Amino acid sequence: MRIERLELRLLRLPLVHFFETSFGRVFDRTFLLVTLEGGGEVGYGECVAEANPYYSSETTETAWHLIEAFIAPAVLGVDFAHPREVFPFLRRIRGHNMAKAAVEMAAWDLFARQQGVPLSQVLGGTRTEIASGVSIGIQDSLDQLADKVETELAAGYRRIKIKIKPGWDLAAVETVRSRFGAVPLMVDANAAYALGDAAHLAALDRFDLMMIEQPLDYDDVADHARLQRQIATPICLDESIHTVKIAEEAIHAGACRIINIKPGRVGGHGESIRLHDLCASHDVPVWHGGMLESGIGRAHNIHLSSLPNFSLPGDVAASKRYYVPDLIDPPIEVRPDGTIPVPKGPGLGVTIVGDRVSRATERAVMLRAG
Ligand code: OSB
Ligand code: MG
Repeated sequence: MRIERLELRLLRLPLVHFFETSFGRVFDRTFLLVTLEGGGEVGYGECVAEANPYYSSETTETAWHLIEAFIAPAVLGVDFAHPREVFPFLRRIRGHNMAKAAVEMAAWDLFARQQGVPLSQVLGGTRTEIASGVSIGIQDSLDQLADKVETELAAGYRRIKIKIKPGWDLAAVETVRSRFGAVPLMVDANAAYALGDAAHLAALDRFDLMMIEQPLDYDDVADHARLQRQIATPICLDESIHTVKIAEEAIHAGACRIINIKPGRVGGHGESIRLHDLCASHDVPVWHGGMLESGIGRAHNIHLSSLPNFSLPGDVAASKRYYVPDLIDPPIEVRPDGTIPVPKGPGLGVTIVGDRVSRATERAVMLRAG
């Protein structure tokens, strides 16, 4: 698989509904789209870095710089036998996993299309459908939160995740439990607490949550291990898991019992598969996280979620919760039983609408070998 050209685009799409986490409220999504060309086929990768450095240190602009100045010059003209070679090939570049992942994932799509098989097949997926959950942001009132939960349960989603932060935690969980009973429920703090909040977080134990996601700092492992010894609710790590090595340390330290896999955070599909396999060997279940992706990134996530140890419902939901219209047509839909079928066509197996991509594009560059 020789990579002949790389097109980089900066896109912006308005969100159907604002999304609020412990670090703020967003009304639209800015992201990069990478298109690789080789052997008469194309492959697509969506970079999940956001406009701001609040979830992670990478931003759309740092990713643009890394791809244009370092990653594209490294991979253009190179003949890879398999896309799993791309991430190790880039090891001279430290960090910048989201920038690397956008190119690496496009290479997997390109490879699968060249083979004429679905991406899930080359990734090693075994499921024909995935279980879908939703991530519900911080709302203006508990009533609005209850309305949202009601809508999503009626749509069939297999589990509800609500975002929490100090001042929006116990009452929010209490509201959901008292209105909806024993539904599969979890919370995501996006690093909003400190170890000194352990007693406060232990008050969540009585709600029988599936897990609490990333309560402490974005780069912490040791304090999560200390916290896990003080609370019964299983800890799931998101932000902290930047590499397979850190995941191994976290598992051995007892810092988490569950891991959220986002390919952008760890450097792409190859590293996600290694992380998935590591967790499976330690009986740590994983689920697929979400980054408010367009249908292109969403399709990547669905294919990856077809691997066997993705045994919990992920944050991979229907397009219409995010963008109308989506960049793909038909959009990703969730069936009434809360599942999404894994696309069967070659590569991503979804149809990207060129003029919607063009209209959302704010900047573009075409890069070639040499
Ligand atoms: O922490 O999982 C997170 C969105 C942006 C950044 C971080 C996170 C999220 C979500 C939304 O929770 C998941 C989704 O619906 O795509
Ligand atoms: Mg999270």
